[in-house]
Amino acid sequence: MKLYYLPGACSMAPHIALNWVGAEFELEKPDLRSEQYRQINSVAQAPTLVLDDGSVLTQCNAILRFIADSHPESDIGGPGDPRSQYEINRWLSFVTSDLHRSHAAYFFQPRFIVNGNDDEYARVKQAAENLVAGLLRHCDTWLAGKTYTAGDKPSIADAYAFTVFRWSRNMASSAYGFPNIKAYMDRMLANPGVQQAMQREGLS
Ligand SMILES: N[C@@H](CCC(=O)N[C@@H](CS)C(=O)NCC(=O)O)C(=O)O
Repeated sequence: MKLYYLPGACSMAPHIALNWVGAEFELEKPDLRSEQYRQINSVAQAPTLVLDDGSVLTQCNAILRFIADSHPESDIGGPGDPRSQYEINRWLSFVTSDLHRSHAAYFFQPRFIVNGNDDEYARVKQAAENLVAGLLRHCDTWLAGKTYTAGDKPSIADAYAFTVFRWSRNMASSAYGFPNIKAYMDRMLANPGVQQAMQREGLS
């Protein structure tokens, strides 16, 4: 099995999940613009998980679900009752559709304004920071009194939330400035599967 990843990107979520289930896998940093990579992932993004039988899985949430469902003994997909599944899916939806996407304008301003100048790029970036700060405020409230996003054990929702929370670290209102998120990040940073993923991706 091979995971195509970019250091610290959303692909770190499946990387963490693969560590948690004890899977054996290779890591490869793709050249996103290469024709070879487009052949396996036509939208030229990470992550992509290529299974031993050659089948290709894309989309972060779908890959996370696949890893969890392939290893039910690991519990990273949650205990299976509808309420727990709802909570995990709620977080996965929010992280992918709201939090992840809102960072895009912070990192890639030219994708959000045609023929922009430096001043316009700075304003797009500021708008993204404001948007992210508002979303993080909700996350901080939801994490009050909780160990992990959806219960007492880390789940695939935590692999993704942790990964995306890191992206705001250089923003004025970073995730680390919110007390419940900060405590949550410290817990996640103490997790061996998280530490191993960060180390292999060359992150500190
Ligand atoms: N909806 C996709 C989003 C993937 C995505 O945004 N990947 C980013 C890294 S976090 C990427 O490959 N960015 C490179 C680019 O867009 O050029 C998924 O869930 O897999």
